[in-house]
Amino acid sequence: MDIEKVNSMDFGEFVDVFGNVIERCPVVAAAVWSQRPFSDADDLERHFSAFLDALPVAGQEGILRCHPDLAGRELQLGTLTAESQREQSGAGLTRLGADERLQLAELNAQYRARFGFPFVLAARLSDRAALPRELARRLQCPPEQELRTALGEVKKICRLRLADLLGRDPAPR
Ligand code: 2AL
Repeated sequence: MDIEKVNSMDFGEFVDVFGNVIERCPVVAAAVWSQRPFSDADDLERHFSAFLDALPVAGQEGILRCHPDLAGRELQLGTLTAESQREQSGAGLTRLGADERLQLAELNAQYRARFGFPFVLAARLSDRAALPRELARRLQCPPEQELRTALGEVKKICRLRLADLLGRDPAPR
């Protein structure tokens, strides 16, 4: 899909197509639509990022809370969004042993208790071995730093999902 096609979309089509580049937060796409025309794919991505950066802390935390746990209950139940399912499967999270699942569930619970939002990580840039290590490491971080890190992960997920939709290679960053 090229940028002219994106710029020609009406509101409904744009939100249908881009509504889940920020997980379960179509309001972000709804706001970004008003910023068109976009000069290119990077410009489109910058508008999604800028919206997140401009939110008050409560809004940023709300965005994080819309994310399902990694290897959590929704993966077990099969109720993830298609994008999330693909990302979590690709990272090997559907093939965890019972011990690994339990370890992640405990770390996810500790993280949520400490910071008040779920642990968020771009699963496509990680794997089942790195995940518990990264979770344990970030559990020790100061809350303001952790909010910034988590929001950075939301942006990475957004960049990868946009790249899929636009049929381009995500530039490493
Ligand atoms: C997710 C998800 O669903 N996909 C991804 O890359 N990360 N969730 C999360 N809590 O980080």
